[in-house]
Amino acid sequence: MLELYHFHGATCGLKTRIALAEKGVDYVEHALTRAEVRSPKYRAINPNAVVPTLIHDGNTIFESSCIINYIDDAFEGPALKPSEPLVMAYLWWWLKRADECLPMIGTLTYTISMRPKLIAMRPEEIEQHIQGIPNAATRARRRRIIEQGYESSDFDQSIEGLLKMLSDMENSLMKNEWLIGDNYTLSDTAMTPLVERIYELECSGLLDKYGVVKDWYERIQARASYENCLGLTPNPEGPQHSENGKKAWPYIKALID
Ligand SMILES: N[C@@H](CCC(=O)N[C@@H](CS)C(=O)NCC(=O)O)C(=O)O
Repeated sequence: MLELYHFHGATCGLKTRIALAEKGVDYVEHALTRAEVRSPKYRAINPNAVVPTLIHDGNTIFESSCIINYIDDAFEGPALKPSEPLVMAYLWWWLKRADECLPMIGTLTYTISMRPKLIAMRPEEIEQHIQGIPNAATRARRRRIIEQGYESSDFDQSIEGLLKMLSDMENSLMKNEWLIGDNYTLSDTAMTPLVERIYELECSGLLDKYGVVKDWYERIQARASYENCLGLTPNPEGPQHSENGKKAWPYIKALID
């Protein structure tokens, strides 16, 4: 039996769902709420209180990059990794890149879209929210985002990092149809939720200089896996991201101009 724990709105959860859809693998879906991710019941499954978690025949796997790699190895369906060692090295570079960029996209999401709700809470509830994050670095970053908003150095650094990510993608996609060659691979899977979130937050202006990435993204959206994941179950936080993103964009535009 194959079970996936995730929540709709989680970029890393989306990464694993896309890999499963690309592979055509059936699984039991446990779609959690944000509150359930922190519950004792879920922490007994994943003490890091994050999604995704994959459980295959009783074996638990954490970390989205490890999970999508496992999905490709363990199940039949189209190969999502190359056979050549050199191209495989490039694939791992992108998986690493996606993991590195996750805190940046998280900073963008929390500063723009989640912070307004958080700062409206009572001080003790805000503290409870912060203290509920098991990872010390994430906890400290969340505190800075809540307390300083756009003034936190995390925000500027994240915008800079995400522009570098898009520039790296542009350079690869100018040479190849997909990120590492002529075929769609896990590299493309791993980068999709990050670009998706940029669009959800109405920050597509970040891609203005990266037209080839825009073309890639249109091809990503035309894939059955995208429809299977986001068409059938759109991100319930999408309208909130869009509303807050529209207000944030003039500030971000001024920052990058
Ligand atoms: N490196 C981990 C990161 C996992 C992670 O941070 N997941 C986020 C969603 S993308 C989460 O569950 N956050 C919990 C929360 O927001 O409370 C992975 O790739 O699986």
